[in-house]
Amino acid sequence: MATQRNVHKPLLFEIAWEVANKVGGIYTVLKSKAPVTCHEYGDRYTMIGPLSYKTAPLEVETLEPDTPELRLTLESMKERGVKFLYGRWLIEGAPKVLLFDTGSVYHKLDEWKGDLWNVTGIPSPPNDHETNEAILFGYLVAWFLGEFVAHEKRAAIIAHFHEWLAGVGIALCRKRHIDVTTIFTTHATLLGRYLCAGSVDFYNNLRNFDVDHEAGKRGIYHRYCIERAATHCCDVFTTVSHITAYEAEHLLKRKPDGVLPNGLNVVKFQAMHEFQNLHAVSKDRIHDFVRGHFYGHYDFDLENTLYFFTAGRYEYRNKGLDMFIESLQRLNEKLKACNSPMTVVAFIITPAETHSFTVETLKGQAVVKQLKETVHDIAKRMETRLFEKASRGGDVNTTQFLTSEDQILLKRRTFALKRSTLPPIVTHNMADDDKDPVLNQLRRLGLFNHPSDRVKIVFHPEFLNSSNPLFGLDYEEFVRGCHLGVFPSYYEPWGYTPAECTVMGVPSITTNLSGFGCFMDDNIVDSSEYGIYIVDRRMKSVEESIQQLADQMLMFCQKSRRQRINQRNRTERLSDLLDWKRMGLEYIKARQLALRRAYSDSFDDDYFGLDEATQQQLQLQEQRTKIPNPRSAPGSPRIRTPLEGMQGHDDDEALMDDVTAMQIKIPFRQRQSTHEERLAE
Ligand code: U2F
Ligand code: UDP
Ligand code: G6P
Repeated sequence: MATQRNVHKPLLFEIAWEVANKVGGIYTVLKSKAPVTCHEYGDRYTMIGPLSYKTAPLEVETLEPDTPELRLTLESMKERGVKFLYGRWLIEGAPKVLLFDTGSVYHKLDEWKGDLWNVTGIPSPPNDHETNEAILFGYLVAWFLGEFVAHEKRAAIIAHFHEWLAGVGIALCRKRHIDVTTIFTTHATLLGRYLCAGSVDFYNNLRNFDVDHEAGKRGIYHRYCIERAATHCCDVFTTVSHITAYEAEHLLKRKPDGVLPNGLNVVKFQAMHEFQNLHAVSKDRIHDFVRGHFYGHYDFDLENTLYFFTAGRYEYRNKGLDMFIESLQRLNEKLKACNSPMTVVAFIITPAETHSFTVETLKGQAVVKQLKETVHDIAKRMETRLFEKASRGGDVNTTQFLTSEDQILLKRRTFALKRSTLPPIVTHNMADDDKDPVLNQLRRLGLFNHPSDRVKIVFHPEFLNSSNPLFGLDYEEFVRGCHLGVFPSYYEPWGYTPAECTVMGVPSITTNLSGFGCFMDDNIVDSSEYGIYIVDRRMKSVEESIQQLADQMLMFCQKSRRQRINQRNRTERLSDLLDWKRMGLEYIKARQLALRRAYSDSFDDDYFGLDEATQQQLQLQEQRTKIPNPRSAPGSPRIRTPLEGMQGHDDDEALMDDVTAMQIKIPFRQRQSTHEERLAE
C-alpha cells in the first residue's frame, strides 16, 4: 500500500520551456510570479526548464542540491550521462531552478520516440526540431520526478506544467503512475493560433472544426497530440482566460477546471506622481527621435503631438496589426476633416527580418544631433560675450552677440535639414520589403508621412532595448513616454502588453477577444473610465470594429492635457487588480484542487493547509464586486448591477454560455478516487 503523503506542506515543481529562457509571454508569467510563489513555498519550490548554455550562466547562480532526496536523484541521473544546472535564478524571489541539457541525452531520442509511440500512441516525425526538444525535455522531467518520488516519500508533490512544449512529461507521469499530482496550464492552443492566423471565422466555428483534420492539414498533428494528451492526462487542466478556456474546450476536448489569469509584479513608487514624471522624461526622449526622424518636414507642434504604439510578436492578423493600420487611416481622415491641431505619431514595434537600420533613418538622427550641438556651442559663445559685455556695464544689444561666422554655421546646419523625400515609414531595410504585410497595407492606404497627414507612421521592425541608436530607450521606458497603447488583437489568450501599460499608468485599447480585455470588462463597471478601451470584435462586423477603434482614438485626441494626466492616474490605480498578490490566488486554488483530486482522503476540512490570511483573501475574492466608476466621472443613465466574482457578462452569453461556471471553487466536495485507487488506475 502506498504511503499517505503529507498535503500540509507539499513540494511544488513548475515546469516550462521558458524557465530562465526568454521566448515570449510565458517567461513573463514565470519571472513576475516568482516572488509570490517563493513567498508561499520557500525552499519547497523549484522550477524546471531546459538548459541554454548561452543565457543560463548569466541568469542562474549554481547551488549544491540541498536535500538528500534531490542529491540522490540528481547523482543517479548524472551517472547516466544527464547534464543539468541546479541553482538560483537571479530574479526577485530567487527561486531554485533545475535546468536540463536536452543535448546530453540526444542519443536517446529515437528510443524515446519509439517509447512515446508505444506508450501513448503519439507519433513524432523526424525533422521537427521543436517536437524533438519537447520529447527529450519531457522524458528528462518524467525521469527526474519518477526517481525523486521514490526518494521523497513524505511530502505530497505538485507538478505544474505550462504549454504543450512541457506536455510530454504529463502523459508520462500518468502512464508511469508517478505519485505526483499534475496541473497543466495552456497559454494558447496550437490549433487556435494557426487557425486564426489564416482567414477563418474562428470564434463562430469553434464547435465545428474537425480538429484532427485541421491539425493534419497544417503539419502539426503530432504537436497537437502532445497538447491533447497533456490536457487529458493532467489532474487539473487550466488556461489563462475564459476565452481561451472556451477555445480549449472545443479544440482540446476538455473543459478547463479553472482560469489562471496572468498577473504582474507591481512595484509601487513612494510618491504617487512619480510615474507621471517618468512619462514626461521618456516623452522628451521620444521627442528627440521625432525631431530627427521628421527633419525637413518637422512642421508640427510637439506640444500637440500624441504618441500611440502597438508592440508584440509579428503575428499580423492575430495581434490586430491589420486593424490598427486600417483605423489609423480613418483617424487621419477624421483629424483632417475636423481641422484638428493634433498630430499622432503611431509606432509599430514588432520584430521582422531586417538588414539593419536604413541610412536615411540614421542620417535624420545625425543631422538633428549636429544642429543641436552647433546651437549649444553658439549659445555658449554668446553667453560668454553677453556676460563680458554686461559685466562692464555697457549697453546690451543681444543681436550683436551672434557673430557672422556663427550665422553661417547655423545656416549650413539648417540647410542640411532640407530633404527631397518624405520621412520614411520604416526604420530598417526589410528582408522582404515587397511582401511585408504591414508595409503593403501602409502603401495601399497611402500612409506615407505626407506633411498634410495628421497621422504619421514609424514602423520599427525590431524590439527595443537601451542600446537602440534611434531612441536609446528600453521597451519599458518607451511605453512610459507614449500616450496610448493600441492592441486590437483577434487572437490573444491573455495579452501582456496592455496589462504592462496599465501598471505603468498608460491608457490602452484592447479587444473583447483578448483575455486581458475580457478580464478588465468583467472586473470594472466601465473600464473606459479608467483608460482601458475595448473594441468589440465579437458582435460587430470588421468594418464596424475598425470604425469603433478609429473613434476611440479620435476621442482620445480630443482630450486636454489635464484630462490625459487625470486619466493616467486612473489607469495606474488599476494596478492592484493585476498584481500577482491577487492573481496568484487562482494558482493557489488550482494547487488545492490538484491536491484534493490526488489525495482526497487526506482532507478533512475546508481550507486544509492554507494559512488564515490566504483563506480570508480567498473568501474576500469570492465576494468581490465590480470596480465602480471613479467618483469624479459623470454619472451614467444606465443601471449597472454588481456581478458576483468574475463571471462573464450578459452580452457574452452566446459565446461563453458554458464556461462561466468555471471558476475553481474550493473546497472540492465531490468524492474523488482515493489515493490508492488512483495509483492503481
Ligand atoms: C501566449 O504567448 P506565448 O509567448 O506563449 O507565444 P508562443 O507563440 O508560444 O511563443 C513565443 C514566440 O514568440 C517569438 C518566438 C516564440 O516562438 O519565436 N518571440 C521572439 O522571437 N522574440 C521575442 O522577443 C519574443 C517572442 C499568449 F499568446 C499570450 O496572449 C499570453 O499573454 C502569453 C502568456 O500567457 O502566452
Ligand atoms: N516586449 C518586449 N520588447 C518590445 C516589445 C514587447 O520585451 O520591444 C514584450 C512585452 O513587454 C510583453 C511581451 O513582449 O511582455 C509580449 O507579450 P504578450 O502577452 O503581449 O504576447 P505574446 O508574445 O506572449 O503572445
Ligand atoms: C506628466 C508630467 C507633467 C506633464 C504631463 C504631460 O503628468 O508630470 O509635468 O505636463 O505629463 O502630459 P501629456 O499627456 O501632454 O504628455
